[in-house]
Amino acid sequence: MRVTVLSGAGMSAESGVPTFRDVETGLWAKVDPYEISSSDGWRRHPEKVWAWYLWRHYMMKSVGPNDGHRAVAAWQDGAEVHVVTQNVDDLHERAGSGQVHHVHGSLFSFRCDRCGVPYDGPLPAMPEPVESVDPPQCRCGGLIRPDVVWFGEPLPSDQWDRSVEAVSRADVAVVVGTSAVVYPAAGLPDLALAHGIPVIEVNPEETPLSDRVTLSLRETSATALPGLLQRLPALLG
Ligand code: BJW
Ligand code: ZN
Repeated sequence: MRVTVLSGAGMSAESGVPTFRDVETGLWAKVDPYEISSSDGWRRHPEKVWAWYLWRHYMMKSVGPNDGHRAVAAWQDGAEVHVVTQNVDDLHERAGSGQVHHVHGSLFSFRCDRCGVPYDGPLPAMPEPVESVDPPQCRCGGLIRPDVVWFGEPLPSDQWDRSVEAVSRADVAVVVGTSAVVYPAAGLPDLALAHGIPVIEVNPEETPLSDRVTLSLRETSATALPGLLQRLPALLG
């Protein structure tokens, strides 16, 4: 059995990581997403964007995987599991998932915004969030930026190609905790459906995808995912 999990921010919500579009608690409740998560925002005020990503980088140290991440990792006993995640955290890996494809990059990787060279130099400590921190400079004069994918930027082609393959070859796709509005990742469930692969959505809220999927479970990831693989034959009839 080949299972491909397509995860978004809701996957990590029960670990205490805020989602993007939740109006009350989401990361973007306080900041404008197009300002903070775009190359224009970076050009205009790199010190604000850098401070925001540094804070999220350090925040990850105080949280851990939840039962949803652990359930997905446990499916590897008996199934070939690929995780295609829009998340820039490392909670799937920390739960034990072996094949994780990060289509929007990572909070743990940095590179020069001019020459692209990876950066593994020191990062300032950040025990509390602050509004502004100057990013380190590269030898070429460029600025060090988080290795994440902002609006208008291409997805990393190796991760994307592996994701398309993992979706196309799956026996079942499980879409968890994404609002399914950011493309091209939001098109992956449709790719599965076009191949005749059943798609199960796990999300307490309805999304633009909900009326197209094979089955919608209006539950949270930490509730729905443990035991889901065992329940599949009954759920899919
Ligand atoms: C729970 C839960 C619980 C809560 N359990 N569930 C086609 C059509 C229209 C537009 C476009 C298109 N193709 C491209 C575009 C433009 C654009 C786009 O999609 N815009 C739309 C918003 C309109 N896309 C891009 O620009 C992409 N690039 C691109 O296409 O490049 C083309 C190109 C080619 C060649 C050269 C140049 C360019 C890039 C998109 C990058 C997205 N980046 C971000 C930031 C990453 C870094 C960071 O983390 O800061 O990625 S934006 C943000 O949104 C982040 C997320 O990964 C992404 C998706 O969010 P997600 O995960 O769905 O989170 P939420 O908060 O939206 O939803 C959470 C869900 O969880 C909710 O539904 C809750 O109900 C649920 N939930 N608790 C389960 N416990
Ligand atoms: Zn450089």
